[in-house]
Amino acid sequence: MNRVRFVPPGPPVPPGQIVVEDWPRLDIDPPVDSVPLEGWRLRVWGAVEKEVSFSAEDLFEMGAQEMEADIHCVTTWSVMGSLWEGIPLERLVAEASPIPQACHSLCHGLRRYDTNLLLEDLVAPTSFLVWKRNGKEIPHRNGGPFRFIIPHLYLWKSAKWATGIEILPQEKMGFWEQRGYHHRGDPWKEERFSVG
Ligand SMILES: Nc1nc2c(c(=O)[nH]1)N[C@H]1C(S)=C(S)[C@@H](COP(=O)(O)O)O[C@H]1N2
Ligand SMILES: [Mo]
Repeated sequence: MNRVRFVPPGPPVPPGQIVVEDWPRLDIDPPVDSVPLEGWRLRVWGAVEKEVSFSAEDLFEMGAQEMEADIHCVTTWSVMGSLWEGIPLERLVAEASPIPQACHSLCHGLRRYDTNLLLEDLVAPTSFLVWKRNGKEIPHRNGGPFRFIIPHLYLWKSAKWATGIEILPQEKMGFWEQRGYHHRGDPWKEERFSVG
């Protein structure tokens, strides 16, 4: 399987972070029941030439790729060393052909969660839609069956229970960004909250 590794732009543990062993859970509004694979789709829409949507089977048939990366939550915990299995977002977004004016995006997840990303952050080589971690399916509590993992930004940028990617011609803030979180969220620059 093709594998990529996220190379941190600074120390492996970003400033102000503390390493934990067990993967915590943080949600605004988790779905009550697990999300069935059957009927699930990931939609890509907005500032694109053609809207597309993928079923679980479509993604499995595209062929999984592996991605090695740590995760860093703005609440200061980090989980080091995960091997993720999924598909680079760049491949999914390319199928929709963003229009030339496209420069931003919102990743959507259940329920009422969204988070904004620059288009270039969305299609970075290690920005993935994943369904496995360390060989096991992503548990419901951590956003399975499919969640985003954007390892170069704080974990709030990685929507759980993924439902869609909205491509945008201008910046539009997501759930936490509207409530004072930084619009970009680089852990190595400690971009935790917006100032002012
Ligand atoms: N759909 C959805 N995705 C979400 C959230 C959420 O509340 N709903 N919380 C975000 C935040 S703030 C964090 S820190 C991570 C937590 O992921 P975890 O619960 O798997 O640790 O998920 C992010 N993705
Ligand atoms: Mo978070």
